[in-house]
Amino acid sequence: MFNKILIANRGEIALRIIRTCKEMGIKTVAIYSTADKESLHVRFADEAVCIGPPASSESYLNIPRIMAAVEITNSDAVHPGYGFLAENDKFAEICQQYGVKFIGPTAEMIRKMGDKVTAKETMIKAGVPVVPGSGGLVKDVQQGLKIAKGIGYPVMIKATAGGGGKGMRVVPGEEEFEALWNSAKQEAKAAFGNDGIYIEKFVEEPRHIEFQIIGDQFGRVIHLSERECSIQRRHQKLVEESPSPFLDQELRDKMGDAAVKAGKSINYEGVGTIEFLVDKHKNFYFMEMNTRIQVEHPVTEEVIDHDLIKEQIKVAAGIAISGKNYYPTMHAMECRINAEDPLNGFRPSPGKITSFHSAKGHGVRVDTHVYAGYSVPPFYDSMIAKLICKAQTREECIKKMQRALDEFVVEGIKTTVPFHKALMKNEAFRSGKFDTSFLNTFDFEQCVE
Ligand code: MV4
Repeated sequence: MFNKILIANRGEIALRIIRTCKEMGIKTVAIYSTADKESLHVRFADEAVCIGPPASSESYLNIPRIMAAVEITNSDAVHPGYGFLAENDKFAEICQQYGVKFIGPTAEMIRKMGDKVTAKETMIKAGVPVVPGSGGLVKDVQQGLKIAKGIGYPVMIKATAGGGGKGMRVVPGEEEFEALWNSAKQEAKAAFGNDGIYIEKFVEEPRHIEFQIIGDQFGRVIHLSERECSIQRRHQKLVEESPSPFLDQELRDKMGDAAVKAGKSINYEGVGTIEFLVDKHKNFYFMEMNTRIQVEHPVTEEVIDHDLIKEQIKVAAGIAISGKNYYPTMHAMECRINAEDPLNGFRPSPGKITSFHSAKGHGVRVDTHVYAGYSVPPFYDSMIAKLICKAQTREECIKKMQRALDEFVVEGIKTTVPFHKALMKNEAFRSGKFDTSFLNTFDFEQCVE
């Protein structure tokens, strides 16, 4: 087992990792920017190293500075958390070259899944269903028009370096194709420095359902069931839950088998997520693979009653996993509490938290790094807490979430708490009848305190 892990991250996930390390008897090193010197991850870690000014490029994304911190603290592993360098193949490679274990998959696995066309080709070979499309990069508008006609409109133009919606366009018909092709290509070039484009049939009103998987260093891969992630706005998830109200055991088994096949096809090592689009006829298609621990991992932890960070560290240390899949025995839901104003287009609302009272009680979990008196810096992600509730049924879980949201008090900044209160009252949400377009027509004026 590792002796000392450096956590190359900040905020709630850095704290989350420190907690598990303590329970496992592993020493921890925090790194921080000057904007984070009052952060709890700095106080809770055994050691802390300031690595630079607030800008991410000079701190949490700065590989040379992080490697220097690894070196001076004699850390034998690095946990990247999510975001920042978590899916950076170069960082994984450099760690390996320095003889430091990157807690995650190999650089090659990250590269393979980071390029969406390569990932899709890999899934086709593995027998995992994918959305019908160009089956590779499309070289120019002429070829694109021909392929789109063959697929049938509407189609979707996507960037191979993309993910999370960047460089993506829905094309309703032939007339709009060229203009949207050009703008997607431009956006991809600017965002990723890679303007490789592919085309897919547009799946209407899809649900976003993802499977948690874990693979060990001996080729074993299992799934830990699904998370329903359709409640999102502009590709930012706001609520996740498990099990999905849309899945029955038959579909769960089919999708779970596909997720395991996907992981096995690249000999996946670590925790990962297979994202699927699911249409109203229950057809499902591989969309992307995330090669990291995700924000919403606690939802899975609560329903299967296992610590995913602990499992992640164990497989990274070369410990084998059990051979069986895990299924939900409870219902869990997570509300992301962001420093944003839902009445003003979710505009970021950084600043000093003057009072903070977390929800508590049976079946309530809050993962957060903030406290009364803490100032939310404007430089990073706006998530300040994750409120996770669990109960025997979805109905009970929603009731508990409403009770917990009523207890949750944050003053001094705007938060998404009022949005979650309005959502929990919504009939379509309560009945489980929603897809990824749900928030497009949501009346955010209801988000009053
Ligand atoms: C799609 C799609 C419909 N058809 N692909 C959005 C982000 C990227 N990961 C893929 N995305 C989508 N791909 C086809 N062929 C609809 C989306 C999509 C979406 C997917 C998951 C969650 C939210 C979404 C919101 C809008 C569009």
